[in-house]
Amino acid sequence: MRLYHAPASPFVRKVTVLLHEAGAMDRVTLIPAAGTPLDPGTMPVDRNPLGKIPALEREDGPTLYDSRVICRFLDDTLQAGLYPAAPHLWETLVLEATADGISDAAVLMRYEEHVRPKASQSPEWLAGQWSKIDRTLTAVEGRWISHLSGPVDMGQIALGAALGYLDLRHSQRDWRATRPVLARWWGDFSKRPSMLATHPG
Ligand SMILES: N[C@@H](CCC(=O)N[C@@H](CS)C(=O)NCC(=O)O)C(=O)O
Repeated sequence: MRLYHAPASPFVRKVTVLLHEAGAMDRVTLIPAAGTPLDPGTMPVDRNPLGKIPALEREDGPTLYDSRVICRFLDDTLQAGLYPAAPHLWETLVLEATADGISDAAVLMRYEEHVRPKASQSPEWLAGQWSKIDRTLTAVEGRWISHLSGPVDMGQIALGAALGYLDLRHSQRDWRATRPVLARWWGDFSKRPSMLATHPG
C-alpha cells in the first residue's frame, strides 16, 4: 500500500501511529505530499479530489481517504484491536471525532497565520478557532480522563496526534497551564514507542 504523507500532519500521524502499534509499517510505502488550500502542490488530487492527506492507495481497491476511514480499514485489515466492540466503540469514536476537531481547528489556524495573505487574515476568526480548541481541551480534562487511563485505542491515538500538533504549531498558547491531568497523561502517552517513532519534529 502507498500512504500519501507529511510528517507534520496530525491526521497522517494517526495512521502511522496505528501502523507502528500494529507492527505493520513495512506494509506501506510513504509518498511525500505537500499543499494547501491556496496551492494543492503535490497533493494527490487525482486520488483524493479534496486535495488532502492522508490518502491510502490499496493493492486491491480504490484509494481511501480521510484518516477515520483509513484507520478503520487498517484496524480491520491488520486486526490491530484499536476499535473496541460496541458499546465501548461509541466512546472511542466520539473521542476520535473530538480529537480530530481539535486538529481541524489547529490546522485551519496554521493556514490562516502562514498561508492566507496578511491583509486578509482575521484575528477574530483565529480567536474563534482557538476557543473551539480551548473549550474542547477543558471538556477532555473534565470528562475523558477515565477513558484515557483505559486500554490504548484510536480515540487516545487521535488525541495524542492533536496534542502533538498543538506542541508543534501552537506551543505559545500553553494549553497545559489549566489542564494538569491531561498534561500528565500526554507526558506519559507521548513516550510510547509509536508516538516517539512518529514525532513530527
Ligand atoms: N478530515 C481529514 C482532514 C485531513 C486534512 O485536513 N489534512 C491536511 C493536512 S494536516 C491537508 O491535507 N490539508 C490540505 C488542504 O486542506 O488543502 C482527515 O481526517 O484525514
